[in-house]
Amino acid sequence: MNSEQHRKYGSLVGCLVIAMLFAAASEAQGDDGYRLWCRYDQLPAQALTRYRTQVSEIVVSGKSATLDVLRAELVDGCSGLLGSPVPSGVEVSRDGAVVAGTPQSSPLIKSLHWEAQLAALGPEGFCIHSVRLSTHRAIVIAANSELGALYGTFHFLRLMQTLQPIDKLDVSQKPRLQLRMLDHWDNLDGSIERGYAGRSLWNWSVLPDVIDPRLQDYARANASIGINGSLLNNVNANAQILTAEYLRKVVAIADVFRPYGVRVFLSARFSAPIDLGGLKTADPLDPEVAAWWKKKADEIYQFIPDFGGFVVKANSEGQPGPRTYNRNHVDGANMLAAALAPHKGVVIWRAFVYDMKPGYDRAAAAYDNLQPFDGQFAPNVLLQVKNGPIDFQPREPFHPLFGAMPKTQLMLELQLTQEYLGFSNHLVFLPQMWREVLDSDTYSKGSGSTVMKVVDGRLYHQSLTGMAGVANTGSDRNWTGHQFAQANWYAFGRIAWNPDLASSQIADEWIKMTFTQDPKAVETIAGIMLGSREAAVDYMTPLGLHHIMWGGTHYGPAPWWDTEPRADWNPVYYHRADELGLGFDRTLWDELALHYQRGVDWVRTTRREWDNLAGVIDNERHAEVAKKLAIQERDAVWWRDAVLSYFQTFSKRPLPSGVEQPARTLEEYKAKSLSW
Ligand code: GCW
Repeated sequence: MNSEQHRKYGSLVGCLVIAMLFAAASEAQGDDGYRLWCRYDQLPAQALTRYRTQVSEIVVSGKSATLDVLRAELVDGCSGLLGSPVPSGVEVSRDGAVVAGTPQSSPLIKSLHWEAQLAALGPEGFCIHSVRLSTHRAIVIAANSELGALYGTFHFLRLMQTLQPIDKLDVSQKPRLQLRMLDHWDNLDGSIERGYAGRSLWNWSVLPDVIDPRLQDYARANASIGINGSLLNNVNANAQILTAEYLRKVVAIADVFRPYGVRVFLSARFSAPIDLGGLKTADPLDPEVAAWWKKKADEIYQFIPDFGGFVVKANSEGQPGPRTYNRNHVDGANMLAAALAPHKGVVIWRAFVYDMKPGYDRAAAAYDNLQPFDGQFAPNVLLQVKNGPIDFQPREPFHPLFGAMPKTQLMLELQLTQEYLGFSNHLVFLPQMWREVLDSDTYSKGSGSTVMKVVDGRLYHQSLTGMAGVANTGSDRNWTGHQFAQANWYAFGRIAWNPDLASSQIADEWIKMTFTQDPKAVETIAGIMLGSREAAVDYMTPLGLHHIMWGGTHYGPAPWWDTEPRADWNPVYYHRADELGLGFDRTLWDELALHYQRGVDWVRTTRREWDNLAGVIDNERHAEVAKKLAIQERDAVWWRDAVLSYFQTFSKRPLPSGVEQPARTLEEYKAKSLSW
């Protein structure tokens, strides 16, 4: 039970009567989505009969912050799902015990002598086995670390939430990637860059004195999907975060996250030695600058002994960096790395750098800037590369740095917040986009050299691995603005844990945990989710189009846009339409128009399918999603009509049959941005 529910239901948490009242009430009142996928409402009747014989008591011995969290999760989860309180103790007393912990925390687990198996699972893996303990049937969740056991606990609960068999369990898992991080582009004033779900979850003005209970729910949700790192502040960084005053606030957050295995990271502004330290320069080769950072790192680790490290956006979009001082990226990254190395911290250096040179090709810019440094970064540096070379577009090829820097530890950066995908108004399930990138073949070591094998370290044996997702969370009651955007947070954690997971499996799990276990409804909703990304590509940027959105906001179409100071911030730079180019060839023109129409049709069909789910989904979330889908249809129509009207000025051809005529003139689309 999360702290929010504790607040609501006070000390009666776990009481059967209240649980039943709650279940009945939630049907009538609806569900606001706060509980995400960590809902433990009673399972359907057939599952109950099956599971009740398997789960009759919880056995978790030992005491620590993580073990306490783990025990509470198992007790609340099993009691809620089974619809009656499951007792908790430290001895197995009957058939159906669920035992969880490590060989250190649990004498029972120690007595099983699973040392060899556990050793193979590493620091975060777990196993779950159906066993006999003396005369009793039991399920044992075991790991080397308490965090591993917590991950195993969530996995076990997920099996029940998704109605999987639990009678002959034989599960062993460990994460494929070491750093599984959410990157928050949160500013210290509470706003969120590219955030569409309210304000920042970190309430800097009242921290550390007031700690929002929601922070615990955030950490818990992350632990439930294996996320183990959180970058708290925007990469367009304010150096204030590194002052003692703010570090004390960060300590309060880190303390809440720690039992859940979520370590904090901070964005470091490269000019901090000037901004905070009063130095005249931030030149990375200046000994005073290096000493300043070393002292700062020592201070941070005194405050937060398990601090993860720095994320740095340098010499990009106006941010300071080593090149300001005629030094290069390696000089900058390695200087910071040296400050963090004694504490085992890492530097995550972002590859989102693009310089404008004669004959400039934006898609090659990061490659040109960084590839020459392959092999020169310190061992505790990771280079964080966006999935594509442009900027989180609805569809992009994989970033050319993947496979091109065999001697550099590359980390993949994905974007959960839908900056270019309809904000929190559009239902777009992102894992298919991520799959497309992960499964792309770089051919860097012959065929089969996929991006996934670069990122998980298999191809070039990098010793640090990771994946970051730019977070879509905020203070909105449902966390992500759109109920379905929660699925992208969920999916990110699952994929960072296991990059092989199919999108269909992730959708199936999430729907059953979040919305309904009704098989027909699950099928319909999964169909909607799995079709949603291609539909968004269709109604926004089909056939390889990209970056044709409204300048600044990135919401709504503006292929005509040509007023930004940099050429590569303007859509006209990307589509290059003229009388000879895009849209001029008849086949391309028809195809383009038909894709836009197909995207619109998808949204209309989806609205009908969603309407038919009334009564299966609680009223509150059903109505909320229906409203968002109405906006999505309005936007899809607008995208189609605005973009086609504009390209028609070049093609000078009529719309093919089956494509609806625009409701307005091109001038009207140009006059005003689509509102969100
Ligand atoms: O896509 C651009 C965004 C910026 C962002 C930048 C980046 C944090 O429009 O808002 O800045 O990418 O990734 O650094």
